[in-house]
Amino acid sequence: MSDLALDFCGVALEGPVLNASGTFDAIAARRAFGDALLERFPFHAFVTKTVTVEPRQGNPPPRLWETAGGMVNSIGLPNKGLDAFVAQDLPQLAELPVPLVVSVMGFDHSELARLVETVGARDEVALIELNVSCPNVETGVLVGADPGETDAAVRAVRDRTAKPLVVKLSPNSVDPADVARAAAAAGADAISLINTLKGMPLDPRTRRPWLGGRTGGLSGPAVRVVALEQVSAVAEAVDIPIVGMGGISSGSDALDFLSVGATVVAVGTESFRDPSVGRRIGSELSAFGGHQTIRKGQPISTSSRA
Ligand code: RRO
Repeated sequence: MSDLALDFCGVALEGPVLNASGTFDAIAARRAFGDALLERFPFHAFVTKTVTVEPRQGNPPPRLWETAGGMVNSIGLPNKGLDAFVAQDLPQLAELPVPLVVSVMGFDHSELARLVETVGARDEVALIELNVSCPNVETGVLVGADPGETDAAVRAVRDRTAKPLVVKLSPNSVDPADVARAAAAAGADAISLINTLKGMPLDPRTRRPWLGGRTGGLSGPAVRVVALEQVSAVAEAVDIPIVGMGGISSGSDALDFLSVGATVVAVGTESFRDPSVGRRIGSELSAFGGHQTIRKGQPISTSSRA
């Protein structure tokens, strides 16, 4: 067993490095790299791109903007919809050598309940992530930014599955700790954060919004200190496990998140630059002596840092 192995919501993981939803397409990677991908899979659990009930095209282009220390995306949740996901993608994702987390997003409670019930009934699925925090889809209200809305969303689905529910919070809220408390009280098994920070890059030639969707979500190293503050605040507020993410690109970054109370970490933007970076981050964490030496609230001595 690896020195990084841990139990996350009753699911055995070989280590604490996940991918952030939507930042690694395991099916495309398998096509590109063949079975070598399975032998050297970069993550200890795989999180899917968010699935909705109906198929979606996503936002008009351009969808990406590179900025200092990060990028802004306005992808708009393109996906093939629940039925095609279950029929076409799930069998392929079940061949991955790690537990599967399916990310879902509903436009109302009945959609969310259908998603959770359908996905939760599948043996291939270890955990379900409720994405209540996409910044790029007009829903009238950003559920994951509001404690009352988050409470209602989690209560609407809690009884639909026995699988662990991870609620992904928005950083675009007044107080993520309040939202996390609401999610935990409503029956969430874990919290993940942060999703992307809302932003609006301008086309330098026209001074008009560059992105087809007008606004987008900022990710990458630029958001790391924001994410650390929010993970720390949420870890103080709730007792359930936390998936910490936001600009992680090294084992040292991952250790920062574990040090402020994350149970596991997720890697997003850096995987676009280097799809194998999850493995490097795992190795670097091992070199620090394994993440289990980190306990919430205990500072890491600088001498043990890379
Ligand atoms: O697809 C997206 O535009 C998207 C989603 Br669902 C999300 O949760 N976070 C993000 O930055 N982009």
